[in-house]
Amino acid sequence: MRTQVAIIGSGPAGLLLGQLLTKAGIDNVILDRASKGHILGRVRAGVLEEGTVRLLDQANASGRLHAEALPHDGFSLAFDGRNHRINLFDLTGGKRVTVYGQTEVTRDLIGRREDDGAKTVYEADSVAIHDFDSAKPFVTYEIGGKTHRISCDFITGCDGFHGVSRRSVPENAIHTFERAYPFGWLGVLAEVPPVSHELIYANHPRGFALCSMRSMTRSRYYVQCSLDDKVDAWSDERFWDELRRRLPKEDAEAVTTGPSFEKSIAPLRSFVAEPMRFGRLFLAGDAAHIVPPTGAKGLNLAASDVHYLFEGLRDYYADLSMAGLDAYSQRALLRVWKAVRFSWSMTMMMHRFPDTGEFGQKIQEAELDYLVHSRAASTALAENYVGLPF
Ligand code: FAS
Ligand code: PHB
Repeated sequence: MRTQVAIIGSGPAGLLLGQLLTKAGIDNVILDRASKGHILGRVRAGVLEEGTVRLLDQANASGRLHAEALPHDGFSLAFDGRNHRINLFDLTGGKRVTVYGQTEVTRDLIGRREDDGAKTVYEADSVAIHDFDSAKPFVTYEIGGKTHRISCDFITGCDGFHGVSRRSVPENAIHTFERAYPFGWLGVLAEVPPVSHELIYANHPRGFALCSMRSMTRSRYYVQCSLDDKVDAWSDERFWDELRRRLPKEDAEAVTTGPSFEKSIAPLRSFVAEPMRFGRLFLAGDAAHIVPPTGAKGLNLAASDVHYLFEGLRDYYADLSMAGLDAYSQRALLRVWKAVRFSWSMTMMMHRFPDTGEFGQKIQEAELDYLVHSRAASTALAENYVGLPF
């Protein structure tokens, strides 16, 4: 098989890139080791920046989003028993975020790709990248024990943190930066109305909590938990009780509880690999960087990487210019590091660390109290949260 761009990974990065390329008439094939059902069963991000929505518009995959998503003009920071609203729309001169689950984004992109007849190979085993430093790279994979080969012009590694792409690069050619956090997030999905019409990020001496949603009838909640915690140790009753203990009284009393239908623990880390380009192999999304979900940046960074990478590929196929592709890594990393910093700062401000103690708790509350009462500080938070420009 031959294609122009081989894409490894059918998550948001790979699917969005694939859709933009297909619409531009650039042939591409997506390979994923998972089944379509497994991919559609993943529960991940929930908040989209305006730039991400614009890319989904450009990909002609935003019809359901505009019909069902929830525009949010603000969110609340809860600490010391009270809620404080951050008015994103006012502070950023009219910008907002959109609440729409990554699962739905993935479903819409897969559906559009199928409508356009573009090729995806699911359950592709042993995907391997070859000769990415040459002008004739290729990818191999196995289906049912039979090896297949895809010759291409470029390979894009959109295969997430645990993918094969970054691991295919010689160690001396890549520099990684990492910070692992000493806690995780226990998340649940429940078919109950959210406690508020906007998100609530709560700092509490018992630990962080987040009240989010997927619709006005489906809630997504998180509590900070130990890395040693096991999902089985958290009954629904224990989860609801812990969540309510970390929220201001009026919110705790307003929480509608109910049976969870998804419950999982995700570890938190900050990670960046530099550069993001190796010859004709380009990394995008979680394959190149990971952020703690506190700033709602993971999925949105994948989108901005795809924006830069698509522009470079489009220009190459238009007039064989390599300029956009040569600039990709530096251009993407400038935005990546700003989002990594923001996500780190939100995580440091909102979570209980082993050494936080009483003094550290008072410092976090003082930082939050300054932030919510300073227009300058709130503006800085708001413009990072809605997403810095591409
Ligand atoms: P993805 O990981 O989504 O997709 C990679 C794809 O590559 C997968 O389909 C995988 O099957 C495939 N793949 C992997 N290895 C392969 C191989 N060897 N061969 C072929 N295919 C391979 N972000 C937020 O903003 N908010 C959140 O609340 C949030 N929660 C998260 C919870 C979890 C458990 C995780 C892991 C991430 C979370 N994220 C969150 C971040 C997440 O949304 C990512 O940023 C987003 O999925 C990035 O998309 P991709 O880069 O496409 O990577
Ligand atoms: C979510 O709804 O899953 C979500 C929202 C905001 C975040 C993280 C996760 O910062």
